[in-house]
Amino acid sequence: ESMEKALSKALVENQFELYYQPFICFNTRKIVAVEALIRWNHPYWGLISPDKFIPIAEKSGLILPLGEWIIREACLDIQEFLSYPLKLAINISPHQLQDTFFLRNMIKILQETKFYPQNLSLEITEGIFLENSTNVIKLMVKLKKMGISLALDDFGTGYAGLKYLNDFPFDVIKLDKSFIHNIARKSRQKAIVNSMVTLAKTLNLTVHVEGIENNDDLNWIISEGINQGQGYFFSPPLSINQLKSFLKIWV
Ligand code: G
Ligand code: G
Ligand code: MN
Ligand code: NA
Repeated sequence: ESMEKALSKALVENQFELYYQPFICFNTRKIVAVEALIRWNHPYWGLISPDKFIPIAEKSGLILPLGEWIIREACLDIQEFLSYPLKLAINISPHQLQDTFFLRNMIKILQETKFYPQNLSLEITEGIFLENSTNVIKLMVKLKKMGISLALDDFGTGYAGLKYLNDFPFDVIKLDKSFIHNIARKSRQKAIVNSMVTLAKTLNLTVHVEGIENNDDLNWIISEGINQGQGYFFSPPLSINQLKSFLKIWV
């Protein structure tokens, strides 16, 4: 059986599950958001990483129905926690933003799940810069007007240039975990992150980091004036039940 076939079957047979990784505010040490991360547990192949199957879903077009499932499921899961208050971050494939029905579907899901757009953040990778920019930027502006935040994910690993950062209406850039890993011990990496932070400030973008795994790295990140992030140091991605317990202790 091809993975492409298995993927469309998986959607019908409910083999996908969403995990949620907390984002922590470093000043208050409170959870300010959770990022939805998809997991696929295939009956024979076992757990398959999204790094493997998302590109195949993108190629086959299945990313559109799958992406819609992710948005609805995540809004339903997190809706009951909004009183904390909490933002929900969802990864959106650049292909989804090329879909003419994306905005309509998004509005429909928010209404159906009674989820406030102000509590939603969409994470988009640098692949977006290769798409038809006029239409994508128009869509992004509409999403922002609704109150949705837009984050540039995996920043620094792809095509990000000064021009793109200026042209696309992002609120947040998320520095990729490859920059953050052991940063406290790497002076060249510190210089790179320091210049990315300066650039972000100049462009009025908020900086988030991912991949915080130890206290030394966290302290260096805080000294750069970054005040939000995620990483195994705080919590790995959690099942919805694990998240419920985590929120009771942390918030
Ligand atoms: O959680 P994990 O490290 O296994 O995720 C690997 C990659 O897969 C991440 O970089 C992430 O961007 C991507 N990914 C995870 N969940 C989703 C999702 O729901 N939608 C999309 N488009 N990508 C996802
Ligand atoms: O979409 P994005 O690439 O931002 O997804 C973040 C991914 O990074 C998640 O799949 C998550 O499993 C992974 N991740 C989160 N925290 C850490 C961490 O501290 N270290 C490492 N190596 N990976 C992490
Ligand atoms: Mn992400
Ligand atoms: Na990332």
